[in-house]
Amino acid sequence: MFAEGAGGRGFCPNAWIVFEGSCYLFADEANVSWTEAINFCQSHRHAHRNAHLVTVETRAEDMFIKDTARRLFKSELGTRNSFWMGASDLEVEGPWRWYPNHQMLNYTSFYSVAESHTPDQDCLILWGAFNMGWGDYYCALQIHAIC
Ligand SMILES: [Ca+2]
Repeated sequence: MFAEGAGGRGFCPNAWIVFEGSCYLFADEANVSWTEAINFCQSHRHAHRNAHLVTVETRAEDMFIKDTARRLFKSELGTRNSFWMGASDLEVEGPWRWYPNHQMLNYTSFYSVAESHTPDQDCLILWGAFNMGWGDYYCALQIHAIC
């Protein structure tokens, strides 16, 4: 996500989608681990300053992201058609933090309580197999990324 300054004109680079003044890249051709996804998004800073693996702060933003991801894959909703998002509980099991600022998540939408507390699954997945619900998953899985 990239926040426009006040009075921003909603301008986004090619292939990025605007929502409420921020630009999003649904990188459905990338197949990367969670750590690689962080680097992947930062590698787009030439196109978009402050580009980073997506953070989700509001229900409206969550709905936009889920709807867009579902449209990309339509009937092909499986684990391989999932996206990394920019939070993990890698450092301490349980409390989830956004990686760019280490802030605790205020808004969450894990599709079940169990899916936020698996000890060896520590990275936030937008999970195609569960209709783009949030879950924790193995950070090494190679899937897509949203910046
Ligand atoms: Ca975990």
